[in-house]
Amino acid sequence: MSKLSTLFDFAGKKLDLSVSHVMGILNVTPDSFSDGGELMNDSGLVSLSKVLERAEEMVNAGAAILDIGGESTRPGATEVSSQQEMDRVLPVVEAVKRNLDVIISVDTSNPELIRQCRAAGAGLINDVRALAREGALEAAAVAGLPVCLMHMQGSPRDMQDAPGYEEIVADIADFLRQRVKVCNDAGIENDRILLDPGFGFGKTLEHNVELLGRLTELQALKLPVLIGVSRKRMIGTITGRSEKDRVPGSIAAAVIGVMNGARLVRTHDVAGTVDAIKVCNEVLKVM
Ligand code: 7PM
Repeated sequence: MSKLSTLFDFAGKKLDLSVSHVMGILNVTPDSFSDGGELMNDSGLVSLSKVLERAEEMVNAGAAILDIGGESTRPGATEVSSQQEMDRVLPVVEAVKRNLDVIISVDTSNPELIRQCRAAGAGLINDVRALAREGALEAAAVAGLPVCLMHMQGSPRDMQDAPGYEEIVADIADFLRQRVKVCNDAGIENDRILLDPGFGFGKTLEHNVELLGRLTELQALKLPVLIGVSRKRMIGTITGRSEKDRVPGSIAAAVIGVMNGARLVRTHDVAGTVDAIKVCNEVLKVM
């Protein structure tokens, strides 16, 4: 089997993406999915001590990357101002950087935040809008950090209205190829690009299931693939479980994704996912 043997450089921290790793989710939104604002004080401000506690727990559980996000992309979510997002995220990035030895990803589409990421200590820009916002591409190129380009159909507000594809995998691959080209033209080379098909972002259950089952086809793009399925509605619909009870289903989906080539799994539940992926990595070695 052809191994994508790639040592990625996340602002000085190297990660071997020839095997799979876990990215832990550190949400700093008051209404965040699945961990609803529990990292906030009563005042609605981010509690740095609570955030650091959670971050350390995820690092100890084996997360290679922590993904810090301050904008809720929940369908129909109210948009946060650019300043509000920066005020939430940057102090957290700085605190994690100061206290923990881990790669820091920032989940943002905001050019102003992208521009300040590296100085604060981030090693990756994770953009659900694939750097399509005005100024985001240029900001990412200047930041000089790796980027994760995610596919989404529509916008968080309307993406679940009536998602439709001619051919789900081909359409997503075409979109991602175009965004890679745009990045390359802006000076972001392939050794700094990760791809994500964007589970749940403008996709029906059937789309999500087909995407997971056919994830190997994205390896044609020759770039590491990241997936985010943790506690998402697709897991809830299949299992009939509420958000907090979707962990086993999410781990099953993560395992399928990794066996089908995903090299990073974004999750709320680091410990269980790390164990599952260790088993995958061991089996993948002999395949
Ligand atoms: C509400 C709905 C809140 C959905 C949060 C979400 C991904 C991501 C998110 C993903 C990458 C969630 C999502 N999902 N970044 N950010 N890939 N790269 O369920 O699938 O966490 S936010």
